[in-house]
Amino acid sequence: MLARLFLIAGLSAACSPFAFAQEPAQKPQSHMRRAIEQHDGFMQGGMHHAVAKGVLLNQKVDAATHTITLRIGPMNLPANTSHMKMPQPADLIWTIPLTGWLLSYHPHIVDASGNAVPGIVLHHVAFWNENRSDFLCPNKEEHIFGAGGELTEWAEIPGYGYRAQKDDRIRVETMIHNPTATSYDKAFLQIEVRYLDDTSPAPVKNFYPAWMDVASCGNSGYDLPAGPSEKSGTVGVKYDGILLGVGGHMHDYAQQITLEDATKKKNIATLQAKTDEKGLLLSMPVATFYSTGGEPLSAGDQLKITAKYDNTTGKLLRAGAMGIVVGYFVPANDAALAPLRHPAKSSAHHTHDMHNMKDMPNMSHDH
Ligand SMILES: [Cu+2]
Repeated sequence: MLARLFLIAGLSAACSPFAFAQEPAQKPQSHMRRAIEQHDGFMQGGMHHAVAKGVLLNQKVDAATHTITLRIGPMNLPANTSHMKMPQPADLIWTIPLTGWLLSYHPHIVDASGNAVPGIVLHHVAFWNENRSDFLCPNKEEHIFGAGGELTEWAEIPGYGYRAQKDDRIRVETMIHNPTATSYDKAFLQIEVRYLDDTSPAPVKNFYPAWMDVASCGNSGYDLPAGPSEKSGTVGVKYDGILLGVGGHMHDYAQQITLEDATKKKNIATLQAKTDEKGLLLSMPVATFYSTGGEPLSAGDQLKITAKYDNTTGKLLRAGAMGIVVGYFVPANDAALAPLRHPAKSSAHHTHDMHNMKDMPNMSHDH
């Protein structure tokens, strides 16, 4: 059991998940299909898609197994349809059903009868806590989970969890497409979330997702020039604490991403991208530090992130790149992060603030 929980493997592929992947689950198929699709400049905050009608989010709490099952659907997925042509689910709200800790996420896609649907039909899904600001970039909401077509798991780290409060509003952005030749009717994105509630006898320490981006606190996507290129950004740490580990999120033609503590002049992690012979991204590795007590960060430290690409297509790829190091941060003093909590904007003034938020370029991890 422990061995399984500690099995932390590579993160995979474009537009996908981030920290602590349990299964690389690389399907050669999906990479070929990604080559066709190519992330053609879609902006989460700027572009308008047709809205898919009737897509709902349901949750079921199983207290016996400590599992919350989220189901998003039904979604109709006609064959060979890009994300721009596909009607997209509106943002949905997952209301946290209990106070406790969220430990892990296991995403998959099924049809109405429960049969598996290829994960590649998921362009990406992102969970944002509307009740909290990000601790590194308070201009953004706290981004607590993300996944792409390879449906990478976010594995449990025993003894640690994400502190969730009953009735917190988690905004769920889902983008779908269908690069395959098969149509799927009534598909559901299903995510099993393991949790512990406050009656848990085992102590759980709070971690916070840390998104350290070459775009600093701005929009994650950027134009990828032809040939070799390098982009760096910095984010400031405002709290003492430790990093438990980091993974990386890059796109096709990635070479590597590094994280350094520029203040302490220390390299924290160098993550080499694994690509196929055409440069399409296969996976990103994960570096973990928790077995040795974590990587210490201090308030005032500047973290420098550098992403290297080699775009062999010979042309600029619009919004083709991202460079994000994603990890879990455990503050020395958890109470210091309490002021990041605030009322959810979208519940207060429904239509207006929703739109304002979506139009602010800084609010989203745009693909
Ligand atoms: Cu991305």
